[in-house]
Amino acid sequence: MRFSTKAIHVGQEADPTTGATIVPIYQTSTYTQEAVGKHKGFDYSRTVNPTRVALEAQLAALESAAHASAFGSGMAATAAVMNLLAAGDHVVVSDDVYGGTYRLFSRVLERYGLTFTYVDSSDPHAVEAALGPKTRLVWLETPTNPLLKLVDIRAICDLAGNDIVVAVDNTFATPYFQQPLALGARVVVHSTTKYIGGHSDAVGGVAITNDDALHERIKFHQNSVGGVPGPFDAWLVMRGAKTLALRMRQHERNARAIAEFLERHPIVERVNYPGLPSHPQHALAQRQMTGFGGMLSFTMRVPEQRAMDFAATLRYFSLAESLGGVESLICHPARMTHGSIPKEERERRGITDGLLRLSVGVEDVEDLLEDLETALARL
Ligand code: P1T
Repeated sequence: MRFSTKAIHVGQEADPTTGATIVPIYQTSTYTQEAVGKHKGFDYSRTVNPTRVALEAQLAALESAAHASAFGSGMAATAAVMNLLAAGDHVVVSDDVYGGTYRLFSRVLERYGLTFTYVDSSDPHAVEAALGPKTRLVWLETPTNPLLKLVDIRAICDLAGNDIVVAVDNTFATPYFQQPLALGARVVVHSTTKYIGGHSDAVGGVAITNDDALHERIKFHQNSVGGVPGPFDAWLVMRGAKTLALRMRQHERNARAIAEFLERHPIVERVNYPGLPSHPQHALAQRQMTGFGGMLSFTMRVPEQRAMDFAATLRYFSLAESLGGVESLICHPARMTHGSIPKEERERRGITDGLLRLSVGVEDVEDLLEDLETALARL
């Protein structure tokens, strides 16, 4: 079965009780048992819910995997993967990750005795140098948020070997453009709030793996900690995911046109988009991904305040956190999505005060280009 057929059919069988073609929203917290322990496989909705089960089957299929566990947010999915570790374990992390991931690692998990080394994971040698006897996990984002750097997943999985779990946050690329498990990763995480849900109307996350033992442990934590999505949110994400391929093709077409336009504009200093030949890892993008996605970031030759003013004057790009919805968004990472990283650390990583990030939507690209052109002309 191919990608879009899986998105539309896996987990989406007609409802066994009514024949409803679309999986119902099983808005129930519990299930009536015929006798103690005699039930239809559902006992309590933190543990298991039919709408969530349908979503999990669909999302596992999209990553060509056996198992998925859905969560109430991307951060809850990330936390569930980190729950695989124990005090004393060491983690190597991409130094360009979502600010909330950095906050979870540095402000929450360090207190539990985990240690983290942040490296420029676009350089596999830097990852290799950071691995130590206590390293149990490598956490990667590729493309990274917000600088759109790439990580060579296969090279890093080869370095990690069998004893170190490589987890990839595949939120930016989506399974439509990148399949990390096929490149050797053991776990894939998504914020389904983004492209998978696709309509900016639900917060969610998922952890996906082919490894039965790892899945059992993630499921155990999903139930024990309880960061599960409610049935309605699970249903919204599932409905959105059915059109993932259609949307991603349009996101990419639009993003590519905008990246090329910005790169030609004299006021623009630098554009970060893996689909541009000027991207330092364009060749890796062509090898590792089947498309370049809908995210880009850029800097302009203007002071920070004017960059922020520019972001607020656009007509079709809402000034907002998040990404991956059908509508275009613009954000100022230093003060918004990555504000939880101390300034010094941010600047060391290249997240400067002049950087702007675009989540290019699926509107008519001519309107988006005109919008940008008009706002740039006012600068
Ligand atoms: O917001 P939540 O669903 O909990 O997902 C967290 C998350 C995880 N991974 C990546 C790569 C992300 O970008 C995010 C959330 N990011 C934003 C809200 C943002 O605007 O970048």
